[in-house]
Amino acid sequence: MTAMALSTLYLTVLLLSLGSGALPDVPSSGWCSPGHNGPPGRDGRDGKDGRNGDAGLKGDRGEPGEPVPGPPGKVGPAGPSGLKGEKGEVGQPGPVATDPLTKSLLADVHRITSRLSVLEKAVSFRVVRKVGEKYYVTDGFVDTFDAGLKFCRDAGGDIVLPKSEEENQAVLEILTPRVLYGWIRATDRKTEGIFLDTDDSPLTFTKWKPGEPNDADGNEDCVVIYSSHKMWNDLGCDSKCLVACEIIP
Ligand SMILES: [Ca+2]
Ligand SMILES: [Ca+2]
Repeated sequence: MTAMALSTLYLTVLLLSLGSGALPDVPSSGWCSPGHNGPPGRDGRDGKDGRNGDAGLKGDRGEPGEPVPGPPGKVGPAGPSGLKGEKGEVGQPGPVATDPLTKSLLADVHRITSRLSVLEKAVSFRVVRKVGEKYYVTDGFVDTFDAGLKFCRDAGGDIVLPKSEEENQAVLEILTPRVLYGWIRATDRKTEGIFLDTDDSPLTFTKWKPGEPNDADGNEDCVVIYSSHKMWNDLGCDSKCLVACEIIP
């Protein structure tokens, strides 16, 4: 059979097959067959960020907080002074010092305090003359001898009793020109004719006017100094004469 005859035969068979609705089986060789599935592909890129969401709803009102005290404020200005309190009672005496140095210091303090107190009294008089360690003072007080003694002792001193010419002159300086007489601390009331200091000690200096003491009328037992002739005389103790005191700190 020729090639032409074979082709014609094949076409005829094919047409017959088509007419019967069946295709001839395709030979397995010489045609494509289905492949196996490949490995999964790589992950893709991340997508773009989405837009911001809408604002949420307003929250509920919170509970009130716990009270916390703040820091203290500045100190205010001082108030007005209060009324003066009453004077307190005198305290009990302190313990007695035992060591020698303390005792010595306390004695010095006591001595200085006493001296200062006496000096304060001396300079409180209107007229003051200092002679050596003595202060001759007067306020112009005029009275009897005994009143003069009390006055001067209350002031921490005694009636003047000059024991030298210098002291006699100082007494005259506070006497003149105030009064004619000034009391001198000497009497013979214990023994007539014997003039002594008021502590009964003998006089170590006198300045009698000639003819004195004369105990005139038997009643002159106290001594005065005359401002006019600067000498002494005995006179009645109840006479009124200037009282000048001597104060020795
Ligand atoms: Ca006399
Ligand atoms: Ca006389």
